[in-house]
Amino acid sequence: HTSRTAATPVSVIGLGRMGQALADAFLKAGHPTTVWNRTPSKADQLVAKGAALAGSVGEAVRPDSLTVLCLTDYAAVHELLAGDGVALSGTTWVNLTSGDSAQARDTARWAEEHGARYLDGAIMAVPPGIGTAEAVILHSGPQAEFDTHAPTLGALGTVTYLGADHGLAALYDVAGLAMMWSVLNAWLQGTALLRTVGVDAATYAPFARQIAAGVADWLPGYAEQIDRGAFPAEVSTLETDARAMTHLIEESDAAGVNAELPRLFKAMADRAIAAGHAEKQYPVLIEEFGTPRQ
Ligand code: FVH
Repeated sequence: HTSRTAATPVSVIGLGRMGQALADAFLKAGHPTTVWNRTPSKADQLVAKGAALAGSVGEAVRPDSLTVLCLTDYAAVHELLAGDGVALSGTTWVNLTSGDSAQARDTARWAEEHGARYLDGAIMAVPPGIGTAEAVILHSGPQAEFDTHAPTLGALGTVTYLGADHGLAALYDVAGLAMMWSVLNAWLQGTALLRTVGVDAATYAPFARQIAAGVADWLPGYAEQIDRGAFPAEVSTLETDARAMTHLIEESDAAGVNAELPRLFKAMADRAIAAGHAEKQYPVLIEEFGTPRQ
């Protein structure tokens, strides 16, 4: 029976809504947890639960502990870690701050230039989900770093490794946000239409949920068409879809509901049709969004 290794000490920099949830989960998992926040009072409850409050960022960022960053943006990360009295050499950072892939790659390069090891990450969950398996956290950067620290980071939820490119977690994050805002705005479009005839949001929501789930079932087959680069019209053609888009635009206009979103759908479909894809399946529209890496 091997003796349990002492749980890895963790430092959490940034105790906003998310940072507090992260520190709480590490404490619950038995990790000696040091915390720091620009506004120290946000550490009070964590200190009451056994967290150590660092007097400065320099005190929190140490080679013997895993430093988890969760701040508003990457600018704040740089501001704090480039501050006076912060020794970065030999430290290891896991940055769970939201940003884009360029910021993630730049910060990784900056960390490594200062002798630190860097893993980027994106939290696909809200604070209440942290500490449960439902909280998916995506990581990118050196596989060795991920393998070393996955057991500790597992206290936060289900950790997933995407690859060595430090920018991958941010790319998946923004791609996920594209899905989230598209589904939410589409739901709002339908809700606004139905409210013009007195159907309330709570009544429409279950129908909208069924439609979203049904569309989600098409993704694997559509992904296969995109990867193959062939879009045979098995269930409907782009021309059929574009015609129905006109109905949505006309309905919205007639009801006095904003039709900017439906007009965007139609404009992109019309461009693809003009490019000769009228008889193809809907995913042919990927070509209106951009081209893959050659
Ligand atoms: N909350 C959520 O549901 C989302 C879920 C997905 C991931 N996000 C990202 O997590 C980062 C932090 O988000 P947050 O919700 O915790 O944000 P706040 O509650 O506003 O806390 C922000 C913390 O950042 C500190 N801070 C900001 N600027 C600076 C700075 N220049 N120097 C030092 N600290 C800074 C702030 O400190 P204070 O205001 O308490 O003193 C908070 O600790 C974020 O990237 C989300 O996109 C959360």
